[in-house]
Amino acid sequence: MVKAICVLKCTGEVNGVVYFDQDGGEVTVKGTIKGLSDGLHGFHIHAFGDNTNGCVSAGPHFNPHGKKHGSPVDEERHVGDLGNVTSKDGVAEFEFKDKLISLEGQHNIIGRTAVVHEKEDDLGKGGNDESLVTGNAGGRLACGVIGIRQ
Ligand SMILES: [Cu+2]
Ligand SMILES: [Zn+2]
Repeated sequence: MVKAICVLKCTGEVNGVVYFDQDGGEVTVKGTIKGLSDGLHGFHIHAFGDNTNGCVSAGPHFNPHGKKHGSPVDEERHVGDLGNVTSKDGVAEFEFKDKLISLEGQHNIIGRTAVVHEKEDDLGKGGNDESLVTGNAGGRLACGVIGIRQ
């Protein structure tokens, strides 16, 4: 079992903790993010573990195969595309599995940044160019570098 953790923060009021557990192929992603407006918010792994200039320094979605942006269930997706989390009464609680991200090897997300966004990720179905890059998820509300957990 490989375990990782990410503490999401920013200058605003949004903050959270996300746990990543890998036992074999799939990674279980479980977390709580507070301070979001109610509704859907894009949630991705971005390429770099660099937060020098805030969440913007984390770069684009983690995309080692040069694919287009999509939903977690699509064949055509970035490795970092984890879809949306849903906030209700100011709290997003979630648990899901993903078969593409990993805590080792070529798809390793440790040392990269998890980001939660201002808006809903349209999952590549938005009908414009930006949809196939970012999912039109808007600003980066909070983020954190993914690290090894005990
Ligand atoms: Cu993102
Ligand atoms: Zn993407």
